This record gives sequence, structure tokens and C-alpha cells, in this order.
Amino acid sequence: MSHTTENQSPRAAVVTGATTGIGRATALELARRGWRVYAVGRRAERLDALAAQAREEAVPGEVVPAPLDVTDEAAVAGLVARVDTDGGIDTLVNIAGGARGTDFVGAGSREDWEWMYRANVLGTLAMCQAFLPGLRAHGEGTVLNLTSTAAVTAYEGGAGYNAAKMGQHGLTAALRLEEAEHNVRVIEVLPGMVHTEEFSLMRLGGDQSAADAVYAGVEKPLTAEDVAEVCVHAVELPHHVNLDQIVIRPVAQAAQHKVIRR
Ligand code: 8X3
Repeated sequence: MSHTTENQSPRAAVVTGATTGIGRATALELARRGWRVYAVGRRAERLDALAAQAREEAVPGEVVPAPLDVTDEAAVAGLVARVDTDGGIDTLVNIAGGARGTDFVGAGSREDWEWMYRANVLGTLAMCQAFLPGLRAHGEGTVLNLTSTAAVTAYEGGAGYNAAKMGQHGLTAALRLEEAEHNVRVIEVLPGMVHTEEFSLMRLGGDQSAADAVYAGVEKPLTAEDVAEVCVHAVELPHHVNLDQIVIRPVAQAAQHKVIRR
């Protein structure tokens, strides 16, 4: 199936965080469904591999690698120019971000906190500022920001990540109010426990056994593909339908503090 806008041009999105996990899965699924996808991330070789996979699968859409850091405003401006030359996008999907550390507030690493604020909040800010003019001009724009259940529930050892995700959550809520008159739809997806290759590994400083322990005994944590399916559904609904906040958890994680391990 190939997705088109009302004037029958193919739908097009910028997806950040596309080198791994939920961002990668979302970019690929959109391309499988006929979208032209600019896949943004810092590791060019991973984006090239994603584009190659899309070609091998002969997807009806396309993955266009866009290697850059979302906090680098000059690089983001370069992408806007390239996208505009190609005909623009109708959807911006901000998935880049992540966690560093599990320190309690009393021992929190300022460096980790600053990294999380930059990656989750300022990266989203830079992408929104860069692409909003085009999304408004399109007439039926969409922004999807991937935050986290950590954006609505604090937990011990989560403060730095909670603060960053709550900041991104606040940005998203204000953006929805500000952009409604421009007919830009703003969706927030808030996943709980998702077992991806890198999220916990990055949070726990590269300690693979500590990262594995996060999911130990949890029968079915969410996968990147589970969350991607929800993101794709949300952006493919008719444009006037706004799933403004989607909380998605595995059944085994009924709440942040209630995880069923067998
Ligand atoms: C990840 C969810 O539970 O680790 O965004 O905070 S959690």
C-alpha cells in the first residue's frame, strides 16, 4: 500500500533517531508503507545500512540517509534546504533522545543531565523550529514527539531522565496549542519498557549485563517494532484525528513500579 496526501503526492517524513531502536523501526515501517523517509542520525553507516535494507526489500517508499546531529543547528538547516528542494515533508517524527545514568538527585552527574536535556529537549526544539515553516505551509502538517512514561511518572534514579522527558512533554503540549491554528497536528507517544539494542546499554554506561538485568524475567517487554506500529498508525490516521497522547506499556509493566518478572 502506498500512502499519499490529498493531492496524491507521496507522504514524506523526517524521522530522527533512525540509526537504532524505535527510530529505525519507524523509518523502515513508513518506507514499507510508501513514505519517503529522511532518516536522521549521527552514524552514517547505520543509516546507509537502513537504506540498503529498504532497497533490498523493494519497499514502495524510500529511505534517504541524512547523517547529522539534531542539536547541530547548521546541519539541521542544511537538511531543511535539501528537503525543500525535494518538495518538502508533511510529517516530522522526533525520536532521537535517550537516558544517561540512574543517579539519585543527591549524586546526579551534571554532565549526564546536560546531555539528556540537549538530546531530548533542545534536539526536539531545533527540529521543530527548522521544520515548522514547511509543515505550516503544507497545510496538513504533523509533528510526532516520542517522550516516555518517564515524562509523566518520576521514579528513584530517574530524575535526570524524568526532568528531560518532562521538559520534552511540556514542549510538546505547548506546541500543540500553538500550532492548532496552523493546522499542524501534534502527537505525543509515551512508551514504557521497550527492549531495544541500545537504550539501557547507553543509560548504564555500556554495561551489557546490567542492561540485560533491566528486562530479566519480563515475559514480553515492548519491542521497537511495537512502538513503531503505534507511531505509524497515529501519523496515518486522517489528519483531523489527533491521538494527542498515547501511553504504551507492556502488559507486564502495569505501572512504572509494577513490573511482573517470572
Ligand atoms: C523508557 C521508559 O521506564 O525506563 O523511556 O523510564 S523507563
